[in-house]
Amino acid sequence: MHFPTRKTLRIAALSTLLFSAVGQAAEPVVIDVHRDANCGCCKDWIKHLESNGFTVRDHVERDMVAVKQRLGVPPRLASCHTGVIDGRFVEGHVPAAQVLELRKRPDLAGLAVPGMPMGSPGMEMGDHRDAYQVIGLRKTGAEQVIADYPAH
Ligand SMILES: [Cu+2]
Repeated sequence: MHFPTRKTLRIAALSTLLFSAVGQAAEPVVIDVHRDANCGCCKDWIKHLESNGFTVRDHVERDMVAVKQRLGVPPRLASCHTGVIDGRFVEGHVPAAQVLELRKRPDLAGLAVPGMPMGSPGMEMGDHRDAYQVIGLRKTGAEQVIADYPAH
């Protein structure tokens, strides 16, 4: 027979805290993802979103250039897949945290991680990470750095 020690009580309190944090993240946010059939890192990004509570509607496309054009992704910000949330684009390997932030930024037309930086979500390579930025494109056309991920 075990009586709860101070330590087990602390663990119980901590797990309650963790549960409520997960509960918040689990509130389903729906995102459409357009990708090429043969894109492996696109699928890994989808997994990253799903494990952060997103509901992903997966669309396999023949012509991603046309999709990006239609959604207003400037070629200089282009990557592999293109997500769409509330009519705005999420281009490339944008971390879930910034995708959630986009919902609080009605001034933005979209978000992008241009190219395919190593170590971004879906582009994991062990512990290696290239420095990369999440760029916000304002509806005015101006760009803003939304998040900065240093190399490590
Ligand atoms: Cu990719």
